[in-house]
Amino acid sequence: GIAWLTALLCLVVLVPGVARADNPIVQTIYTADPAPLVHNGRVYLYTGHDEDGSTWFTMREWRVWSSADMVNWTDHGSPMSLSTFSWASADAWAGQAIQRNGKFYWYVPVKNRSTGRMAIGVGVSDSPTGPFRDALGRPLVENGEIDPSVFIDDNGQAYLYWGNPNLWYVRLNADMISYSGGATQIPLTAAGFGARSGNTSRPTLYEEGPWVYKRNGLYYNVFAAECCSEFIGYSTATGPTGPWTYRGTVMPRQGSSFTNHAGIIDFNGGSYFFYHNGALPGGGGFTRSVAVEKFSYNANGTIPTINMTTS
Ligand code: FUB
Repeated sequence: GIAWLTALLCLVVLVPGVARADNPIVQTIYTADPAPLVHNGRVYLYTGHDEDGSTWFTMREWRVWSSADMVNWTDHGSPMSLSTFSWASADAWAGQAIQRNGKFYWYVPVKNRSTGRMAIGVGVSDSPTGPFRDALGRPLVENGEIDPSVFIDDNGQAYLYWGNPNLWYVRLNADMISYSGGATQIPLTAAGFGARSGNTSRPTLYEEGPWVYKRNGLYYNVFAAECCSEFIGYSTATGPTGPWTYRGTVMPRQGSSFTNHAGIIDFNGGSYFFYHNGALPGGGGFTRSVAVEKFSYNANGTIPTINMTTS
């Protein structure tokens, strides 16, 4: 009775780095831009950190969390920050990590001090929890745009996608830190990414935050749509470079954050949709929290509408 309860309480309350499972996943700090990675039976969750919450995305470091059961989360601290990139001055924004040949590559947008523009850097580590070092000592690509998503196709060809307001990709080489050919712009057509309603300079619903992956032979691009506030929409294609077909809404506009940002995995037989909102006390557009919903794909591969369970 009491002894068992005490032991359980100690486990839940006192073990450092173990968090409860309810949404938001992280309840001790404000986090944003979730990027999950499945590796060796665990989910590694890479996030940003909203650090002051006043009037801008004040973000100086990234954070890593992991779980073997999608219930208990271990805090791995901050194994990569702006100071990892000597050339970066600000804006530790939305990235994604991937494993190849026993190394972990973490692609992130940061501001280049010397040009004042947003660029994509690459951190590398022997472990999914870091520490990460700057793989290149300079940006991998720089065109003032943000939000890299990385994907390795079945034939070994890797791709890096990114962009706001445009959408770009490069073919990464096997070393994951160089690329062949130039940056290619993905045409933002209404058929591919949905038509915007309202008066805007942007041609389609695509705003930012692509999350590109392949499942059962179909390529998915899940992205933040039609700022502000954003909803999550998605497109599919039969190849990694398109042509894309807009498929509709994944997560409607909900909650108090005017951005949202998607990350999707399959893990232990389930499918999981990660996103962020403003659900913690004091939460909002610059004080966000990552959360997750379990879902099932429809039989034809389409994604059902997923609602926030807290917002
Ligand atoms: O977190 C900073 C920026 O807000 C990200 O790069 C975007 O995806 C949006 O979530």
